[in-house]
Amino acid sequence: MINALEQYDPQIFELIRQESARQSGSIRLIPSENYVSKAVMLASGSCLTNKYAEGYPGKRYYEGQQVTDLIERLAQERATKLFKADHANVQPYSGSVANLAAYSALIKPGDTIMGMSLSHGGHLTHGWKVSLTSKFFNSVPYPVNTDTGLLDFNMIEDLAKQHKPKIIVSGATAYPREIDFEIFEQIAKKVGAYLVSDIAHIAGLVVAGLHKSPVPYADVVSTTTHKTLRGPRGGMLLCKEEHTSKVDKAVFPGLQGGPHMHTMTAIAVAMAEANTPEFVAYATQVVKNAKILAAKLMEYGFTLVTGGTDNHLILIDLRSKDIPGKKMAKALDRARIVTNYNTIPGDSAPPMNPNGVRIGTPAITTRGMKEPEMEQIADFINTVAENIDNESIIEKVGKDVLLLCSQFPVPEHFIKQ
Ligand code: DSN
Repeated sequence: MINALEQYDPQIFELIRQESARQSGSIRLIPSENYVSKAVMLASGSCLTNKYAEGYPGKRYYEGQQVTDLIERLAQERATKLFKADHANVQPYSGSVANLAAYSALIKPGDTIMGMSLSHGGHLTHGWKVSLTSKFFNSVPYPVNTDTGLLDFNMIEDLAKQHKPKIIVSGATAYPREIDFEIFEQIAKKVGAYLVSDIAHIAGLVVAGLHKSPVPYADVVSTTTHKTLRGPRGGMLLCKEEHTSKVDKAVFPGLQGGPHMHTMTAIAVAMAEANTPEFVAYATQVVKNAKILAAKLMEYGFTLVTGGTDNHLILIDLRSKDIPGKKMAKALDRARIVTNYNTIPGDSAPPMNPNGVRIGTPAITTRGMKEPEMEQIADFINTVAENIDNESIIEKVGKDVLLLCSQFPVPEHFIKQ
């Protein structure tokens, strides 16, 4: 297939080659990114991209569903088994659509939702002010405790009692500790709210048994499929039996038309891969790597939000180093270490230039990096921070990064480098 692309569209072929080289020749620490297997990549690039399948298995609006029905049922079965859920909807195009579908399945426009504030580690679609989720719904964001960086359940319960939300959203994109979904359920019950849990970041850790699952507690669980879960870019909803029909209708025809069958096919492959001892070993190493990286960074004097990590991500508070987050992320990028600048809880700086940098270990662990490499990576990050205005040292770190990368090949290279 890739040879055909080289022949028919050399310009795009060349850009893909460059991106492939970039992904291979850098230490990718963005905690929401990963490398998929060849099987997932093949399914994602398969002929299923050619097929419309509006509706659900057995109830479609187009003919020719002999195979698509089988694929969707298989994807649903694999997802429900993996997450031990009553029902799975594998059609959401992304996590954002999945979240909106979860809300619209359970409540009406104008009702109140309570999710973690974006600037404290939540997601745009948890009701942040610039998101449609705060325009369709009345949003009351909850913060974390800015002294500890931790969820403060007393504060969340007080806010919930005061505002009586119809939905409480538990889940985060920049929270380095385990989330207690059981306490969230207790609070939701006390105020008569539904609980929606967004596990986009931690789904791979949940299925590996390394993070408590929200499935027994939440009315609806939302996830992406491409972060720690290591599937293609997509979304998914899991729910209790009683919500099945509402959730399905919210996704189609409520928000979407035809599902992306090629993505759904690749999700089915990823679910099978995640249901193996090899995946559990992978996820275990993701957490081990994050803990080692965090410990080493603290030895170098970095301040970490919450003082470390329990999961796959680390949020560095750069105020003690007196380096703005964007400057640090850009310097690291020049040294071939790819991160993203991020707000820290209670950040006084704007989101476009916050005081934090967010890093994580899912992608580098897929490449096979372990404890010794985490020590090296911490050393690289520290060297860049100590020499933030010294381009020749940053360039030298970039060369060392390239050497390290060459020892840990990306799982599949479609394109010669
Ligand atoms: N943008 C994703 C992340 O990086 O966490 C969340 O959607």
